[in-house]
Amino acid sequence: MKDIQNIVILTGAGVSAESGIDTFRDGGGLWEQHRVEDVATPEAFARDPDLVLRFYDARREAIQTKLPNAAHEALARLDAKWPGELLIVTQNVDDLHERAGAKRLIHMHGEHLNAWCAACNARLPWTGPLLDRPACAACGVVGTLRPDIVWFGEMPYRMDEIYAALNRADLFVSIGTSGAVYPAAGFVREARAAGARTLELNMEPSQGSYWFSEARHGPASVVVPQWVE
Ligand code: BV8
Repeated sequence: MKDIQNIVILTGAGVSAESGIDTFRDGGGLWEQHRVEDVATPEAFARDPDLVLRFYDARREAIQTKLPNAAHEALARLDAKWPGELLIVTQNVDDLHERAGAKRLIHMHGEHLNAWCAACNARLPWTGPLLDRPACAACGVVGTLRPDIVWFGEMPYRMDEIYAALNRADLFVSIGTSGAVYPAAGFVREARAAGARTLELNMEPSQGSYWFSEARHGPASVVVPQWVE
């Protein structure tokens, strides 16, 4: 790719769809089984912690049986060989990018394999059910663990690093996201303002497709390897 040095890639649930992980807003998507207000907000957790913990235990269980697909693998190859700056910012909480070999990666909405202790603030790997109210491995307090996942109204992770990368980007690529959730949905405008070229790889035009200078529509397992190669 001529005159491209620094690349920022944003991924959403669509990049993991062909691995068998539900998206959020497609027909029959995840949120349709659970109203967002019921499971992905601090208020929901305060109101009905068992429902929220059951929801996330079930998601963790499901994700652990899934494998990366050709899109994750192509992005990991690009990460390994790209000589300039490259940053994959994923909204996904699954670990399929890592399992495909990606290294330069930020989970802005947290990770399903980590828990956060509200008593001592420790973030620690957690693969068992949180519904059983285990003790925190760091402080020993029982029943204070929640998924280390960013809920609506909570601050996404490492925003400073992300905005700095967007301001240095020559190319911004958005893959498999509906553009429904902020601040991620605003990244394309940040990148354009910094003079970056913008490309959307998605099954169909997203809510933010107007802002992209180029788009290729189709399944991520097809359009992403085609773009990377
Ligand atoms: C924040 C929990 C302050 C984790 C999630 C009014 C206006 C604007 C904004 C707001 C507003 N009111 C409130 C807000 C802010 C709010 C927000 O954006 N609300 C929306 C709903 C209006 N945002 C927040 O609260 C965020 N925090 O703003 O803090 C702040 C602001 C700036 C800077 C610092 C702090 C927190 C947002 C995080 C919320 N947590 N989930 C979990 O359980 O997973 S959001 C949830 O949506 C997931 O994290 C998911 O990643 C994210 C985005 O969804 P997508 O990944 O895009 O998935 P979706 O199903 O929507 O789309 C899939 C796409 O893939 C589709 O386009 C489909 O066509 C495509 N596709 C499907 N299959 C394929 C495919 N493409 C290719 N191949 C395929 N095979």
